[in-house]
Amino acid sequence: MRVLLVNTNRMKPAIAPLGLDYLADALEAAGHEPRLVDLCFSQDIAADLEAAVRLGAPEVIGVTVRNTDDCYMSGQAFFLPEIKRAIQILRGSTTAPIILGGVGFSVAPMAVMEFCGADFGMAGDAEFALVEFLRAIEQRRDWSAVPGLVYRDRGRWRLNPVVPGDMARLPERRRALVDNARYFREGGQAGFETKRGCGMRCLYCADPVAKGRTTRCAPPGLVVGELSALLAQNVDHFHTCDSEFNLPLEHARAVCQAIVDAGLGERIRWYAYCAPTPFSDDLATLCRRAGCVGINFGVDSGCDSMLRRLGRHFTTADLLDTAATCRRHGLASMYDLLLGGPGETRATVRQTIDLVRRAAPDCVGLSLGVRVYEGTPLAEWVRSQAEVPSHPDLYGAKEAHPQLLAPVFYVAPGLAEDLVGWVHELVAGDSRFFLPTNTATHQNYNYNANETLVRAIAQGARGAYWAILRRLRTAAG
Ligand code: B12
Repeated sequence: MRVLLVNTNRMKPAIAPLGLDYLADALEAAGHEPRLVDLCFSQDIAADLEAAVRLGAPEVIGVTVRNTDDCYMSGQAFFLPEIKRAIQILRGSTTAPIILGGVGFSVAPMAVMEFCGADFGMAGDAEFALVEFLRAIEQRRDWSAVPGLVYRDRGRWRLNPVVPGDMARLPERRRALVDNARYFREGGQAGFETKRGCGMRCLYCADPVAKGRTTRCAPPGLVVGELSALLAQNVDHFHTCDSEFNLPLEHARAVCQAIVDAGLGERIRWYAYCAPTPFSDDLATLCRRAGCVGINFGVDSGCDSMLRRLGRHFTTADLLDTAATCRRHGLASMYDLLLGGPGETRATVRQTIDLVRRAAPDCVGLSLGVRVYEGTPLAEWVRSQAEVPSHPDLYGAKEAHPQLLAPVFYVAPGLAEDLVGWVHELVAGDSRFFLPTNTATHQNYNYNANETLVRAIAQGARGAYWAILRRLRTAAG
């Protein structure tokens, strides 16, 4: 079938729609004809969508929703209205069924369907399920057993159980649908995925909701093939798109080893998201040999009682070790903090800043206020206290969106007032800390509409955004 895939993510710096690149390989392997209309660089969205429909005559249209919002309290950008608008434009030009999918979609499939008004949705992994859905449409067969499918049945939305795809059966990842060379020029990096899912129970995290709790690992050879395909497009700086690269540890080691064995370690540079533990000298050595140059650790807090409340599996002692291990092996390190969660006080924030200063990573990213996503333990806890619209510690679109679709943030009592200003004062003079909306000093840590990054990348900067910001800061003295 002719399938038009629509990328709706217009944030800058530009991040390529990795999910669509992967889907294209699966669709082609099954004999379908995927095409892309990429709204990221579009100057006229309506004209581009209409032209794509006219020229491609699609039989099915797939729209990717990577982000429902920017998940950033001082930004609060909400993207679903513009995605809904794109769907309305498509509806005006074709009767082909429109199906939504993507990680942002999968966080809240039913609510996104209600809001955007597409015909179908697909939660979770889609390489196999989308092919199954197309087969059902083509052969006019029942689709009510297609994994993860959202569809209307007697006037009500239904969501089929999500069945994680077997990554060992994925076709070769050719990365051929998307203009990855342009994304590299304008976005400075390309994503690659080595596994899906996360079994951790962090209070606030939407990854287990969107990606599932069972970890599925990609064969290391698949990853090497994908990196080689991108290298052939002159793309040589990468970022992992797993929840945490080092969970499970054995698979991280196997991927690194495969990259080394393929002789790519010297030719590529990559960055990863990792959990602070397990992180050993042995893994650091292997990562470095495989071309890894920097790691962003989801640290959240430097206070043990907060780490326990947030459902984290490590302690502050581990945090001191992890940055030191990176230093020993020439890996740049970034600690990501999430301040304002349940139980946070000014004392725990101070304790966190002090601990992180002692651990001495190269950079520290600060998020203030915790985005509450449907389906997380945090959402359940918040609701056990009060209704969303009248909850005294929730901020953002809580009245208009009690089902938490538009950005809603939790900030512990007594902290909300001037949290940003106060934290600015607390870290004053320490340029390793990236804070919200501090553009003047290259410390703006929101990657949405980040002009500093866009300019730096246009001038040739490459790599993880925190690493680029770090270099700018160092250059600025
Ligand atoms: C890696 C990552 C980053 C990296 C990207 C690196 C790169 N070069 O790609 C960096 C650090 C740059 C980043 C930045 C941001 N990120 Co980010 N990121 C991720 C992460 C971990 C992986 C995304 C990814 O590519 N996954 C792999 C792909 C293959 O999966 P996928 O897109 O889901 O696609 C599969 C299915 O969903 C489905 N599918 C996809 N499209 C479609 C379409 C159809 C029609 C169908 C049927 C199916 C389908 O099929 C695919 C294959 O099975 C996710 C969390 C996660 N675990 O996914 C967060 C995540 C996407 N990021 C998020 C956010 C908020 C951001 C920022 C806005 C943060 C900020 N304010 O700065 C920015 C935005 C940047 C931008 N321009 O888009 C949120 C979005 C939440 C939401 N509800 O909107 C997530 C979910 C994290 C979270 N839980 O909070 N990010």
